[in-house]
Amino acid sequence: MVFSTSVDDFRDVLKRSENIVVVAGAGLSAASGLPTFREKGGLWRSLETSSLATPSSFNSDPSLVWQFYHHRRVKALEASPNAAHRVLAELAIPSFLKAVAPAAKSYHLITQNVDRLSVKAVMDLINKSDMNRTSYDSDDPRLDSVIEMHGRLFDIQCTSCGHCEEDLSNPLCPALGRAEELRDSNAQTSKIKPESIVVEELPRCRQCGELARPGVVWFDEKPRKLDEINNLVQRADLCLVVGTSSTVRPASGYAYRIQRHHGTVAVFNIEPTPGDARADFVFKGPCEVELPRVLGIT
Ligand code: BJW
Ligand code: ZN
Repeated sequence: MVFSTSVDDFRDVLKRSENIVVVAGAGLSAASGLPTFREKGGLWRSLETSSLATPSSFNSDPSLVWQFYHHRRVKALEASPNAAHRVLAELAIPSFLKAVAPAAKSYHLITQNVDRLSVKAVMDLINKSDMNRTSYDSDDPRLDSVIEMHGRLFDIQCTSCGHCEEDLSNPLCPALGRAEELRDSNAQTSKIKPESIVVEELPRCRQCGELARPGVVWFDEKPRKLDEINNLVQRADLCLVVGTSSTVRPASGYAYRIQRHHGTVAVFNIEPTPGDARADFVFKGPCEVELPRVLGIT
């Protein structure tokens, strides 16, 4: 199949679409300064980042994996949503959605990202549109439109009792802060494995005191909210695939499934992806530029 790059044709489809899903990956947050997984530079201290995202890495070296996630948490705390996050957040607000997709009954962003920037973008918009508001209500249904299928960097999950809670503090424990200072003061040795922190000094569960882990989904673990996602994919008639290499299951299969029941697929990526050959539309370029241009939202 030959894909289209026509903005007018895409907008015609958007106007008719009833159930819209976005499947997003690390490229969505690239313009916020967060590195992707599989591009050059997707390394942390000369280690492949995806090799650290496994239960076996954590079991064999929890200190190394915690230092990696501590670094990721610091970067994500410093980052702000970019133009692509903001455009996708606008679609979560019913009045904005109706303006570009008048037939829309539902809109959801299924993100593989763990950085919380998509939720932050919706929260920023809610606070902006609701004058005098500086906080947000975590039960606001507009936040439900963001589904973080690979968990969250800021969730801390017990390895023993399963207790899980959000913790935005930095550092999470003194040892992680000290390890980072040591690394910063000795930048020349940045390729050397970091100092090992004894397990007792790593983050612990607030309920039972056992070792805690980052609340993210590693390889071979079950992604979050699969039942809800499967229902959305089942009924979607438009899928935007944004900033993902589409190499990791199950997210890599959603666009195909939507196409199999006659939905339309539009890919937004700076590089060719395995899904391009079957996509209906491909908008090649940075999503922070292409999403506002193609959706006509600035
Ligand atoms: C831009 C841009 C810009 C850059 N604008 N674009 C053998 C064969 C097939 C499958 C398997 C297999 N063995 C095991 C599996 C399954 C496995 C899998 O898929 N593995 C493959 C790698 C082979 N999947 C799993 O294990 C999943 N679980 C599962 O399947 O469970 C089944 C189950 C069901 C029911 C019960 C029990 C079990 C879990 C997958 C978990 C993935 N975890 C990670 C880490 C999360 C935590 C963390 O962040 O540290 O998730 S790995 C990593 O990859 C991360 C990402 O979310 C994920 C996807 O990567 P993503 O987002 O696509 O990033 P990149 O870097 O690959 O791509 C970035 C893209 O952006 C590029 O295309 C750029 O061009 C583009 N870009 N700038 C637009 N400005
Ligand atoms: Zn516990």
